[in-house]
Amino acid sequence: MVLACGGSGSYFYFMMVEIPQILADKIKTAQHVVVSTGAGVSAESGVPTFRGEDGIWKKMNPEELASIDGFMRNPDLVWEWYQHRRKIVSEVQPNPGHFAIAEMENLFPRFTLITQNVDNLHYRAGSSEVLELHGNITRNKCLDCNTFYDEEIDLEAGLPTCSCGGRIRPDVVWFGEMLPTRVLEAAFRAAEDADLFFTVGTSALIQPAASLPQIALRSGAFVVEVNIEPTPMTGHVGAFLQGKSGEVLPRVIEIIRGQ
Ligand code: BV8
Ligand code: ZN
Repeated sequence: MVLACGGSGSYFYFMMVEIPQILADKIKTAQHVVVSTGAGVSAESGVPTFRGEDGIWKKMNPEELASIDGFMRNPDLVWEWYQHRRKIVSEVQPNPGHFAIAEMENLFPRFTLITQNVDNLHYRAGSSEVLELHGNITRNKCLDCNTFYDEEIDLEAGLPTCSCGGRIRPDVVWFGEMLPTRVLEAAFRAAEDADLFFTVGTSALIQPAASLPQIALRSGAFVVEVNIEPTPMTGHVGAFLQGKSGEVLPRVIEIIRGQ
């Protein structure tokens, strides 16, 4: 694992296997730790990311599949895509990165978990409260009346519709759609209040989620990025831990436990 430590724009790499002292000190004194995750935290579970080498956006156009227009144009194609992703997610397990984050919940005076992911793996790893900015692929709701729809989806029987006549859709936030207000406001408040903010496994490209680490920085938090490669955030963070989240985050837990 390579570690870069620094701040505004200048940071240096050096081969490291350990967490730098500055971060170890922050971890020991942190009062409100916030972790904000993206698809990278689920990569080691076998869930494809969006923009990586094997990313799903590499093979298909996100606007076509993860947008309301795409759904209205071709609901069958969009439903098939989500059912395919649901099958992947149902067949994988949370990885050590998810479990480390779940463990963090009880190791700090205050802890907030925010995710862009819709794969439900944080809940399956034991996290008790997750601010799901982009919804959750295991839930469905009516496009018109927003009623949740718990029945099993069987596309063979035709596209699911609500008792109000509206179309049923996956309960995820598509491009061009507003994020759930209460969740987004809670995420912004947490970013403003954090004294230690981890941004984990995200390309830092999707708004408004990508603004959270920036808000934390501006509010005086020490921001740590965990990623296998640099992102547009890397030059601004206090520490860049280059490595797989499933390997780096358990190491953070060891520091917290004084090992
Ligand atoms: C909105 C859910 C109001 C469905 C997704 C400014 C402000 C507000 C909006 C915008 C704005 N500018 C542009 C917009 C519009 C748009 C946007 O951000 N566009 C981008 C392309 C610029 N935003 C929106 O439309 C949002 N709505 O704000 O409404 C509005 C509307 C219109 C105009 C203005 C305002 C809604 C965005 C949500 C879209 N829904 N998905 C589904 O999943 O099917 S987006 C999708 O991207 C996923 O949710 C995903 O979580 C998210 C972010 O991707 P990442 O998680 O970062 O994943 P990615 O593959 O990109 O990166 C993985 C990273 O992990 C990489 O860095 C890789 O190196 C790393 N990694 C890999 N393996 C590991 C690892 N790291 C650690 N360990 C490993 N093992
Ligand atoms: Zn309805």
